Amino acid sequence: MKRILTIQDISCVGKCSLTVALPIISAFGIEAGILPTATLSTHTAFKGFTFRDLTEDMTPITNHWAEQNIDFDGIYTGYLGSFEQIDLVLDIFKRFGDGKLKFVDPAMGDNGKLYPGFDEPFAKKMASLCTAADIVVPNLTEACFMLGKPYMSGGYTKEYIEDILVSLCDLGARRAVLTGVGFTDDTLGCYGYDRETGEFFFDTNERLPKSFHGTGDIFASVCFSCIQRGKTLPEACAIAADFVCDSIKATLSDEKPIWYGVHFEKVLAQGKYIL
Ligand code: PXL
Repeated sequence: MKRILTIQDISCVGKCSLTVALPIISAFGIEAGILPTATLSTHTAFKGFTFRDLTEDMTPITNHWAEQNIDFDGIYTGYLGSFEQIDLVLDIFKRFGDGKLKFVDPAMGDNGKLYPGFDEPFAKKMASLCTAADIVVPNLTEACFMLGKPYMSGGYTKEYIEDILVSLCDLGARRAVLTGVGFTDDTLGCYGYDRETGEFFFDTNERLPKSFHGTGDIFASVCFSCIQRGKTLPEACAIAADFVCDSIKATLSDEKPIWYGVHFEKVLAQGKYIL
């Protein structure tokens, strides 16, 4: 059985980061080792959340793993809380990630804005993590902040998107996927690029009437799991995008505000996407 490591926060309520990654990765038949970066009462879209930084614990934890000869088949990083954590993750990539899939979701913003607590220097620092990644999966907002390029919420061209993808790979990543790309009002998809083959791919789905919090984390968790289970990147992206669409559909009739996230549990329980 494969064992992977995922590094992100625990938002106790709100269906994102580890509370999403753990059940999804496990359901795909992969052991999920975790390195929590912080504990929050909820994610940062709720008012008044608590935040305990766990940076101090990260090195003792990884040192213990090294002593015990614990290794991983891949590393998937999500929300990171500080500059120092990004340096620690770069070190973890060196110590535990040699020859293994290093998958970076630079979770730090959406809809043209960074999440509370992040600024442009942090986005530039996150770009330095992409230099060491095999695959990066930002949304358009995160990509534009990392690259210092203008963000467009819509009405852009294929050339605008492809230029961003090539620039992401110029940072050093072998492959890049941009999520939330829509050229028409009724479609939304993910656009990918492989630096080694020079090939692009684009997978579209219907654009649903509402967008919810935490769907980027669901996309990343399913995509990473599918690659670990032998799918190609375009195949993994298509499965992950379908999974997210089904999760949103399962939530649309719910009256709760969008920051409560989507009912991905219902989709997991159907087993339709499990490989
Ligand atoms: O879904 C990304 C995410 C993860 N973790 C925390 C967040 C967010 C997005 O807001 O606040 C703590």
